Amino acid sequence: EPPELMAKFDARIDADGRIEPQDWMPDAYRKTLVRQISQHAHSEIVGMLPEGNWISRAPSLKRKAILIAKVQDEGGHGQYLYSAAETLGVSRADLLDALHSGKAKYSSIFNYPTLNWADVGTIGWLVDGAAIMNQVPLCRCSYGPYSRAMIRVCKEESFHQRQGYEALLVMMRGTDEQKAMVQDSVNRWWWKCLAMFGPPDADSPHSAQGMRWGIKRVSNDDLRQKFIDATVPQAKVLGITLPDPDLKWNEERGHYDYGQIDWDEFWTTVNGNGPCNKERLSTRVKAHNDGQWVRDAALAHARKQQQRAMK
Ligand code: FAQ
Repeated sequence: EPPELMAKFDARIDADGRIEPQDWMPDAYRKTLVRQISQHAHSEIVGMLPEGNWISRAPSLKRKAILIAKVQDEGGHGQYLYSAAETLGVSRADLLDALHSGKAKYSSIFNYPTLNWADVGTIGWLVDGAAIMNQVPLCRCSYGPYSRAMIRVCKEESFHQRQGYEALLVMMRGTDEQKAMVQDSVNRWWWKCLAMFGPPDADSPHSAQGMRWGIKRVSNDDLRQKFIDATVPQAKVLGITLPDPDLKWNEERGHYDYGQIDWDEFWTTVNGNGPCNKERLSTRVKAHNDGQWVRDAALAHARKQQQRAMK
């Protein structure tokens, strides 16, 4: 790498400046961003699937309209993120190929099933809640296009989080069966959401370099702790119990202590063998293939517009 360009890059990072697509950047920085942004994009579009299952079964027109809007937003987030990744010189088709062939990762959380209606509320409250906690610091990421995409994504995620929490609040004011449904759902999702922040800092191979480059601003463990501290009081208001007997306020640390996350189960899921990995991937591949005619039509239309403009 040319030393004078490297020095300029480092100085920009040290001064908390932004790197833009036309700027020189070290190859490893570019690769890290392509990895993280594309994994993030894949998570958004695979993330449409667990909740999409419930659109046709939503309990009211209002809940159905909200859910359609939310799932559509996730598709939009995928679009912003693929566009941000493209500014680094990769093609969307290649990124999607990597997803569809099982080579690329996406968030572990979307490989678990949505078993009852409360799961839609819990995903909004906890999964979107964890996503926001992780994404707010990414609004200050050193790569300009990623940081700007994150600003809009975070605004939309906060609507997602609130609609989920509100849906659960309504169920908690309902029948005993509805309350039990919420508790069951939270029991199944709580630990999986804590794992969304990634492995403990000591086992996180990309963290140190990601922090040095200003891509990551807060560590996996610190974000996890912030999420727990913010969520415990919300659980109290809701009137549910979080399924962790070790969860308790630690006066000295000024944080909640919590129990052991099952990292073996996490890695099994990340490596393709979770409960729904195969189903998610085959649904995604089918959706992509079924959508071929839409992409063909859009391209044909764009070509016609271009020809007309040249006349
Ligand atoms: N799942 O060294 P680190 C959403 C992988 S939000 C799967 O710590 P890094 C919104 C990691 O990729 C969810 N894999 O890595 C929504 C790496 O593997 P590699 C998406 C995971 O990058 C809500 C290896 O472990 N959000 O979609 C996970 O420094 C509701 C070592 O890990 C983002 O992607 C995991 N949970 O930190 C949509 C945010 N954690 O690449 C629909 C952007 C780690 O070496 C409905 N990403 N791995 O093969 C990030 O902030 C970071 O990439 C982390 C991981 C924090 C996820």
